[in-house]
Amino acid sequence: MLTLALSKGRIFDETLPLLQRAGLSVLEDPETSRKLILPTNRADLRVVLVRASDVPTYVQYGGADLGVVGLDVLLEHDAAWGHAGGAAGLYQPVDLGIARCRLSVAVRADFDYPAAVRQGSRIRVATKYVQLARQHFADKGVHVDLIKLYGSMELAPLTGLADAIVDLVSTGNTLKANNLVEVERVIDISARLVVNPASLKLERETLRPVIEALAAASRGSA
Ligand code: PRT
Ligand code: MG
Repeated sequence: MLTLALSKGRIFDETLPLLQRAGLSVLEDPETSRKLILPTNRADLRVVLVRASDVPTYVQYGGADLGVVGLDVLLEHDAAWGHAGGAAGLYQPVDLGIARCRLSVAVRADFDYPAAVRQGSRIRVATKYVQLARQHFADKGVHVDLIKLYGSMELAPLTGLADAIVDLVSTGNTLKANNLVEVERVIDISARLVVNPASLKLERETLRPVIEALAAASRGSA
């Protein structure tokens, strides 16, 4: 039995068409079902629903053989594990090209970010992505105090909690609606297929075709 870890919402919704193109369908709708384990049209493949940030952990420890996860979540997980580019022992065969966005630095429209950087001021930055943010500002030689948040990052500069945020942007509508402007791009993001290396060895015959079918399906959508 192969287990595929997905998170509800964007990742599930955008992975579904890829699965479909690979001849795989999930037999229950996570928005209406309360089940956390969903059967598919293949008796040897099931989907488990986990929090987006738990996908790497499930795959790393073999709770799932493979999973779909945003590069943001994957890199933050790796950095927390101290695996520089090592993907915490996760095999990362495919950029699925879905759930695309970018991780960016944003500030209030009236905050002069370039001036603050030029003057070498300590900038207070609120983010869910503490590791990625720390790395980014260290690379740029920008002095920051990082404040960890779990959501609604956009609120931080508006309330004076922080000068800047590091958050995901896709259309930019959320920033605009909150009078924030993007001042720096940290990294381009898309969802990745991650695979447990032990599964790849032990389940190679069932796993390999699934990986290849998803890779082919994602090339079709690129
Ligand atoms: O919600 P939960 O805490 O369970 O997990 P999650 O927030 O990590 O899950 P989810 O489903 O929101 O996001 C899953 C993955 O989708 C992320 O890890 C990203 O890789 C990817 N993704 C792509 C995005 C976006 N686009 C995106 N726009 N994730 C979040 N957003 C948010 C962003 O944080 C901001 O609040 O959408 C808002 C900005 O959108 P625009 O279009 O207004 O710019
Ligand atoms: Mg979310």
